[in-house]
Amino acid sequence: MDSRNGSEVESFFESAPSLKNANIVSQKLKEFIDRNSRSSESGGPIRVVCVTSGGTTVPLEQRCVRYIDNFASGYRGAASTEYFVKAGYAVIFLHRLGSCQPYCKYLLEESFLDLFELAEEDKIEVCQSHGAEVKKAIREYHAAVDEGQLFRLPFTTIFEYLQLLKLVATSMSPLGSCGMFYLAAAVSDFYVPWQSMAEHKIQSASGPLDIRLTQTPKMLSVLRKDWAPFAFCISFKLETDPDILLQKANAAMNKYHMHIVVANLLATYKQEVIVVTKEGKASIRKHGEHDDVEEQLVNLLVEKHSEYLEKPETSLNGAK
Ligand code: 9Z3
Repeated sequence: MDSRNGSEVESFFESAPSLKNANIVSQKLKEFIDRNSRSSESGGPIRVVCVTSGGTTVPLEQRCVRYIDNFASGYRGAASTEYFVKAGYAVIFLHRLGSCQPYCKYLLEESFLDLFELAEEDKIEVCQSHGAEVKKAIREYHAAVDEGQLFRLPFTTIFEYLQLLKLVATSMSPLGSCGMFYLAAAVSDFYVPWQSMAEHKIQSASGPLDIRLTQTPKMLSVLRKDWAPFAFCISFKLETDPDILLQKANAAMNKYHMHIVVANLLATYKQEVIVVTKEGKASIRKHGEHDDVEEQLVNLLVEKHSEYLEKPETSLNGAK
């Protein structure tokens, strides 16, 4: 990490509004991780993945009325969480409040109420057309929660997201190479620092609005080097221009020392992703209308994580 980014990281955390319930979150995270590392002693090695999902907001006022947002729905993170649970991982699902949730992906376009109907004597029944789907989702969701495999942690702003990511990463650090980061959230590249933000609602009477956005410090290198130096790290690269996608993904892999970068284009990200590693690249495509790229993607990443566990590398800060 260069020293300029280092001081920007420090000042980001120093000036960010403090996280609500940080102590409670930290305690619950610790319990989740301890419980899962304890089970690893009795059975096979338990792996823990932090899946980030949805988009961060950039508030324009401290007492926030308006904010900048992005397009991410959280589908990728929610779907991937289901496949990681299926593969035996314990998942910390760090998601945008109100975004798509694991086992409820179909609720993105439908209302929850469309799934049920009132039968005789006011009993609530699942609609025939959705019966199998809803029962499967309820069964799988409860199994994941009962087995202690799913921990959900919501964020809204860029300030909350980065503080929570740091908390999760430092809590996962003792897991060493059994920990994985799957960073699918769309994180704002620019933000308004808290100390230069208007306190109250910006008034329209003040005329056209000029806002200066500061570059968000690059946290990926800090995550790799300091927060969880042995964890297996996968980041995502989103572009709109196909001509620069792979070059940007390679650059991110080298600059931030990611183990894998998943490259995708806004126009096709639901149909295709390209998995970029030091060894080369592999394209993953959706086959039919009813499958998704996440299942193949997660299966491949689980395989890559297994290979990594067999020969974990020396950490970037020199520790073994
Ligand atoms: C992605 O590229 C994700 O695949 C999507 C998923 C955001 C496209 P949805 O939630 O979308 O299923 O609707 N995420 C990473 C985007 C990002 O912010 N990457 C940064 C960058 O490109 C690096 S951390 O610079």
